[in-house]
Amino acid sequence: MMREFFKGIDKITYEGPKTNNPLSFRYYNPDEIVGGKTMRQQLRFAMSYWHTMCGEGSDMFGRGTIDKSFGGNTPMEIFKNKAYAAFEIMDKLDIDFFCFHDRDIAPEYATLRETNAGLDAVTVLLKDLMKQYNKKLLWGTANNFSNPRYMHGAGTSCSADAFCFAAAQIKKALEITTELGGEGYVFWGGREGYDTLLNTDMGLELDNMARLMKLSVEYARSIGFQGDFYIEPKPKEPTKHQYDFDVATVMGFLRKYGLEKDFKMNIEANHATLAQHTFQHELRVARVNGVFGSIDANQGDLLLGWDTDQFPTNVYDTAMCMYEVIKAGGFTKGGLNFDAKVRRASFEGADIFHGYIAGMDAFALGLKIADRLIVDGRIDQFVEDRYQSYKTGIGADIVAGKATMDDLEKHALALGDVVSLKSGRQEYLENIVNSIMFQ
Ligand code: XUL
Ligand code: CO
Repeated sequence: MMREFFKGIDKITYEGPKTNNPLSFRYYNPDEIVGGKTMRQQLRFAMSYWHTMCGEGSDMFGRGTIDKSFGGNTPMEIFKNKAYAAFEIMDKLDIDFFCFHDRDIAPEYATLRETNAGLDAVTVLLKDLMKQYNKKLLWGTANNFSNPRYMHGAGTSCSADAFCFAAAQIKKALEITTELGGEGYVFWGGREGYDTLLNTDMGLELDNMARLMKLSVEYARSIGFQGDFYIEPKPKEPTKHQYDFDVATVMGFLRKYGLEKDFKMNIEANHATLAQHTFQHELRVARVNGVFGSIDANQGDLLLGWDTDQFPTNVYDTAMCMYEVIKAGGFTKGGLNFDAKVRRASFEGADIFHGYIAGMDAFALGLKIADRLIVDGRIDQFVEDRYQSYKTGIGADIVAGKATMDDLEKHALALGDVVSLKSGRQEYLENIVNSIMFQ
């Protein structure tokens, strides 16, 4: 008989919007068809191992409030128990995927060799549990930011020794991700940036980061990894400036180094707002550049200047997010990973479930609203009509690349002035969104 870590919490099921049961879904109904696919297929929810199984609620002013040892005594026992507890959580919440950093799933010992042996042992257990519970790995990654050896960065460190350690860690993380059938691999550059330009050779650091990514992709493909590679942009924190600032910046980096075919984006809501963008903006930039991949689902507190990683509850944001996801053709290998944690004072086991239920229901609602916005068609039609001038005449010539500067000048001179402008109708469109959202 397997040990139960979250006693008193049964499997969370769909009970509909009218239920009074807080441990149930009001909107997430996995088998319901929305937009031609089941909600399960559309949303591809994932559990973040680091927050859920490891995060103990510590902050800059206080130690942890949440015990995540799961009754283990030795480091290995603790991490094995985390694995059992993780699958109990995914099973009870009906979440199909999970994501991890290497250091979330196994202890870090004194040497890399021992640490890797520990990783191998837990990988065997995870593989077993994945089979038993029918769960999948959305993506894996390497934690190249917590250990003090990465104080100057990992791929962008001034130390070639640190660079090698980072490479060794990525190599192993790619191996276990492949072994577990991972559908993706993420690069989030935790300390790949700078705190002051006074000590920084930015050119070399960026070249080195690209070198490490190229080597990683080549190695992964050589061992049979078939998943997608993602870069997860973030503008700051922990460094003052992170090189992977936002989607547009990362696109520039990828194109400079010829890596644009190898990477898509893993877009995190709270990272978007830290970059002074909306979540939808980052998704749109990825979509129009053909690099939309996966999502770290959470939300920040707009009054706070750091990454609060809260469970997402803002339905306007989830609706606009799912609108972009549907327009991008839906998820292929990506999904919605809850890179989110309960607040420090929410220290009881049940809080984890309330957090995930809130996030899953907010995205289920967002999906339904986005689908209705698209089926309604008024917004798409408005945008279509707004650019009509590029369908015929000089506009069509501009789009076809046929118009010269002389042609454009001739057209302007003949016009006298632009008299054909129409209203942008922002308020009308916002009314449509609300009327569909609250119908
Ligand atoms: C940090 C963050 C990471 C990445 C994976 O802000 O989002 O947890 O998602 O390294
Ligand atoms: Co993230």
